[in-house]
Amino acid sequence: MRQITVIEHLLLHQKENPLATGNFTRLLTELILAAKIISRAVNKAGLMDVLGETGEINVQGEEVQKLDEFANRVIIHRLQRSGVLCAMASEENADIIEIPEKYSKGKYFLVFDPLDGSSNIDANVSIGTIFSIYKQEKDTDYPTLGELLQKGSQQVAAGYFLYGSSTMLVYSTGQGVHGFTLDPSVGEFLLSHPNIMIPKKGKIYSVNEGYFPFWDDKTKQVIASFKDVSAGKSSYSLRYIGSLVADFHRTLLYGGIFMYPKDCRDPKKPRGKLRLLYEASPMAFLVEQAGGMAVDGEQRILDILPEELHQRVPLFIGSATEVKKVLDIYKS
Ligand code: FDP
Repeated sequence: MRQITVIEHLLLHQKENPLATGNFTRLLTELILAAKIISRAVNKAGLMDVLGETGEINVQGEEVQKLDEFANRVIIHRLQRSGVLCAMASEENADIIEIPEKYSKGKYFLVFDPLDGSSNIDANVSIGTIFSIYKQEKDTDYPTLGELLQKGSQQVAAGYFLYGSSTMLVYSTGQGVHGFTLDPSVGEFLLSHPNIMIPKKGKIYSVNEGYFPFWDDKTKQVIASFKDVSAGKSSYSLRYIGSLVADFHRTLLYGGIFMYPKDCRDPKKPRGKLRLLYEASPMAFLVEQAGGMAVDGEQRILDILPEELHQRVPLFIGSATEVKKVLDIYKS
C-alpha cells in the first residue's frame, strides 16, 4: 500500500476541500511539527528532567518546565511565526494570545489545549493535544475576543494528537475524519485510519462514577440506564482513563459513550468540568463528522455560542444510540 502523509492527503482531496490552500497547509504543517516536538518530549518524559514542578533547576542548570507548559510554549512559539493566524487561545492562557507586531498575520484563529489529561503524565498514561480552527470573519488587524467566540459549528477544522502506544493525529476539515500514525523511523504521520466512522451503537460507557453523589437525579438515571440489564437489555462495560483524548479516541473507534456530566455539589452553580472551546467543541466536530453525536444533555454542543474563553460545559459524546438515550432521559 502506498503510504500517504497528512499533507499529501490534504492535497489529494484538494478538489472537495476548500481548505487545501497554501495557508491552511502551512498551518497544519506547523502544528504537526509542534506535535512531533511535544511527542518526543512526552516519550522521554521519564528520562529527561521534564517531569516535576516548574521552578526546579535541571542538570544543565536550566529551569525545569512542566510538560504542559513546555507544550504550550512550543505551539505558541511555532505558530505565531506561521503568518497564517490572526490570534490564538490556549487552555493554559487566561486571555487571547495576540500575534506580535513583528510577524505577519493571517485569517485563522487557533484554539488549543496543549496537553490534555496532564494529571496523567507522571503515570505514563496516554495524553494529547487538542486543536480547533476558526476563520476570522471581519477583515481587521486586531481581532477581538468577541470575534473568536464562535459556535462550534463554525469550526473549519479540528483534531487531536494522541501521545499513546503510538502517536496519532486524528483530524477533520469537514470532509470526514482521518487518522494518521507517526512512523518514528521516517518522522512522518502516515494515513492509517481513513474515513473513521463511529459505530451506531457501542458496548462501553465511560464516566467518572466517583462523582455519583454530586449528580442530579436525571444524571443518576442516565448512568443507571447503562447498567440496566433487565428485559434482555444489552450490558455495557465501563472504561474510564481520565484523559479526554484517550477516552474519546477509544469511543470514536469502538463506539459507546463518554460522559462528563454537570456537578451539582453547589446546587446554585451546577457545572461541567470540560472546556467548551478547547475540549468539547473540537471533539463534537469530529464525532459528528464520524456519524456520532455530542450534546450537553439538552442541546447540541456545536450550537452553543460561547460567552467566555474558558467556559465549561457538561459533555455526552459518542454513538448516536447512546447519546439519544441521554437526550430522552433529560427530556422526560
Ligand atoms: P486533566 O484534569 O488530567 O487535565 O479537562 C482535563 C481532564 O484531564 C480531561 O482530559 C479528563 O477527561 C478529565 O479532566 C478528567 O477529570 P476527572 O479527574 O475529574 O475525572
